[in-house]
Amino acid sequence: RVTTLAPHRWQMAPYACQRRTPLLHSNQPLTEALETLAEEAGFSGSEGRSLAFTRAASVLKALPGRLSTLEELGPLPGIGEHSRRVIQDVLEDGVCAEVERVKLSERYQTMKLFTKIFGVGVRTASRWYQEGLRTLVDLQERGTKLTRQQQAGLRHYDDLNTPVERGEAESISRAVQGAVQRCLPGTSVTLAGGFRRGKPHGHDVDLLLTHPEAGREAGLLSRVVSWLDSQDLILYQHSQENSYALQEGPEPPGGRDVMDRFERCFSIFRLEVQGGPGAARGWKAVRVDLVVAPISQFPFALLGWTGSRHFERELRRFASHERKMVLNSHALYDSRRNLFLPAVSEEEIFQHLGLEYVPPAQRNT
Ligand code: DCP
Ligand code: MG
Repeated sequence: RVTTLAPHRWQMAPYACQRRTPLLHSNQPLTEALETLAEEAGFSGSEGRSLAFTRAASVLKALPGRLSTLEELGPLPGIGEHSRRVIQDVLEDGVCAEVERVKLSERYQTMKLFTKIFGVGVRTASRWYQEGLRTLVDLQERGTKLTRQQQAGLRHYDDLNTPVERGEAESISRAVQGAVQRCLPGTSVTLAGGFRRGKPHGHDVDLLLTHPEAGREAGLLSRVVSWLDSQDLILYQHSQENSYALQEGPEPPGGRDVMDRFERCFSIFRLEVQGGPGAARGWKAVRVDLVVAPISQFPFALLGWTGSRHFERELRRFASHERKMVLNSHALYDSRRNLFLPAVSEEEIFQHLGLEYVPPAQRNT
């Protein structure tokens, strides 16, 4: 929580999950500069540096007003020397030379271009850059080996990099709702991700499926996907099976690539549209993630899939450092008492953690 100290000094809780962070805030130019550097550090494989810039940006997003001098920051947690320099530059000159240099650099621009391909992460993009590839045309002309996912990503590049509007997300949600009602009546479909936090648009549609009777959800996803496919709604999909077993005990938080082990379908939908970029052909490609959670894990899945990414990271860090608990999208485990803490709602998970409840619209860290 944020309170003002006289005169013009802000005070703030150290973990982002202890703060309220609305979607709209007053320090956009500052957070944009810091997030560009966070992105660039991520492109260089400097996870620690990237996190430091992300942390600094997240503190500024939670300030109740516009920062006008560096002094107002006082000793706020999580804003290091480098970030302070960036903030000072933007406050004084409106821009930070370092950030402008990054934005114009060939490496940054190329990494951005390549990582915006569905299925291409920092490692692949970086390798391509080192091999001298610079454009999407280069990828094709040099016969770069692409996975089926990356081929689909390239084929629908423009559509997939056009923001998904809330109305489009709701329309896809309704289509999936229709499919699950045919396959397993009573199944619920919940729009998670940025849209649940109140964002007006996003890069994809994150949908969580669950059924109130435990076990009924098994095998549901393949039937739903087959039906959607038969209706010509799917341009691409690959599914992965559920690989989570509670008996194995808790997993360490923050696994690098595997964020959770739910049965899941990564897909590209063919959405009929009237206006916008796809209007001429009448449809637009949209990235959709379908995730199936057993009812007992649903509140954890919902919390984990609502984000933001930084909010999730901070929740897990808080759980582990302050409570000796392991939180992931499946469960909450108390290492001191050696037991799982069940929950039927997000509110209950916050209670277990001894945290004040933060509603989705305030998780825009
Ligand atoms: N998530 C996570 N860690 C990951 C991937 C996802 O914690 N490695 C969580 C947090 C995200 C949510 O899942 O908020 C959905 O992932 P998205 O990448 O779709 O993120 P958003 O929905 O927040 O953003 P956008 O609006 O761009 O889709
Ligand atoms: Mg999303």
